[in-house]
Amino acid sequence: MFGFGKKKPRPPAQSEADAAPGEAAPSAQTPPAPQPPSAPETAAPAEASTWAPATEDGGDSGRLAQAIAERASRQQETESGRSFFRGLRNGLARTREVLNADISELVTGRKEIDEDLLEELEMLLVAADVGVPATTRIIEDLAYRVKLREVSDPQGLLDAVRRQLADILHRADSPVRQPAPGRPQVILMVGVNGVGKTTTIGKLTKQLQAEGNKVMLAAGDTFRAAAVEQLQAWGERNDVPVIAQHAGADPASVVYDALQAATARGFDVLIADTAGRLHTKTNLMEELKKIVRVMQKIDPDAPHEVMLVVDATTGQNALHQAVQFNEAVPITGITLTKLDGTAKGGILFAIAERLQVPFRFVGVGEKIEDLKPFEADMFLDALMSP
Ligand SMILES: Nc1nc2c(ncn2[C@@H]2O[C@H](COP(=O)(O)OP(=O)(O)O)[C@@H](O)[C@H]2O)c(=O)[nH]1
Ligand SMILES: [Mg+2]
Repeated sequence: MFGFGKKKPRPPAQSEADAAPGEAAPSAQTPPAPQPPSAPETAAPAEASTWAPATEDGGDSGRLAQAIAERASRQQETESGRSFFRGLRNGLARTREVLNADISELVTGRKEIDEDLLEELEMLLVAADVGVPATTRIIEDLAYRVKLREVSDPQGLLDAVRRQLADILHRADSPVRQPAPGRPQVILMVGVNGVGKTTTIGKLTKQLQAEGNKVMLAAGDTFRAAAVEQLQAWGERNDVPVIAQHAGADPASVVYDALQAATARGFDVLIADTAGRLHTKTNLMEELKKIVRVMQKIDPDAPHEVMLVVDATTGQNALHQAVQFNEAVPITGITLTKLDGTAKGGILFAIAERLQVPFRFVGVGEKIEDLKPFEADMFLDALMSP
C-alpha cells in the first residue's frame, strides 16, 4: 500500500497451507485494496507473482504519493488520525515555535517585505535546523519573487515559505523499488545505535502483515546478544520468523541465510536489522557494504530499500549521519523517529535537500502502532498551520 510489501492483501483462495508453522495469516480485518483490472492475481504459486509489476506501482511516484495522501487524509478523519496529528503537532512544538510563531511575529505589522525582513527570515530558518543550503535557496527564490512582485505582502511571504518547504520534500520523493516477481522485497535498515532501527522493524512488520504480507526478519545486528534477543522478541510478538545466529557472528552471513530462506519459502518482505555501532566507524561502513554484496549474490536487485533511521531529536547530527551512511550504502528512504519528543523537525528539510531521498515513515512513540507513513502536507500542516 505504501510501496512496501505487495500491493494488496493475499486473496483468501491463496491459503496459507504452504506456510511454515508460526507464520501469521493475514489479518481478517484488513479491507481488501481495490484491484486494478489489468493485474489479476492467479492462485498458482509456481507462476503467480504476488507482486505487482514494477511499472504498475514502482514506476509511478505520483500514484504512490496520491495513495499515501489519501490514506493520510482518511487517517486524519478518524479519531486515531486526529490524535496522531495532535501528537505530531506537539512533537514539533519546538520547530513550530520558530517556523510558525517566530515567522508570524516577524511579519506581523509589516506592510512590505524589505531586505531586513528576508535576512531575519533567513536566520530563523537556519535556527529551525533547515540547514544553510536549503535556507539560502529559499531566500534567494523569495527575493526573486519579491522583485517580480509575485510576493508583495508578509502573508504572501509566509505562504511562499511553505510552498518552498513543500517543494524540497516533493523534489526528494521517489517510489519504493519493487522486487522481481517471486522474490522478496529486501529492506536493509541502517542507522547509528539507539535511533530506533529495531523498534521501527517491529512496528513496520505489523503494518506489512496487516496488509497481507509474509514478513521475515534477519538479525544482522550481531554486535551484542541483547540486540539479537530484542529482534527475536519483536518476531515473537508479530509471530514472524527471525533468522539469527549467535552474538559476534558475521552479519553478512546471517543476512545471506535469511535471504535464501525468504526466497525459498516465498516470503514477501525480508527486513534486515544491522548494528549501529562497531569498534570503529570504518568497520561499520565496510560491514554494511559487505552485507549488500552478499545479498546481491542471491538477488542482484537487493536491497530494494536501504532505510536510514534517524532520531529527530539529534538535530544537525542526523544530517551528518545521513551523509556518512549514504556514502557507504546509498540510502533510498528515511524514517524519522522520536517526533513525539522535543524534536527539531526542520532537520528533515536539510536531509531531503542534501540527499534527495524521501521520508517514508515517522516514529511518534515507543508502541507498536506508533509508526505512520510520512505525508509531506500533513507534516507541513503540523509544522506551520496556526
Ligand atoms: N519516544 C520514542 N521512542 C522511540 C521511537 N522509536 C524508538 N524509540 C526508542 O528508542 C530506543 C532505541 O530503540 P532501538 O530500536 O533499540 O534502536 P536501535 O539501536 O537503532 O535498534 C528504545 O527505547 C525505543 O523504544 C519513537 O518514535 N519515539
Ligand atoms: Mg537495534
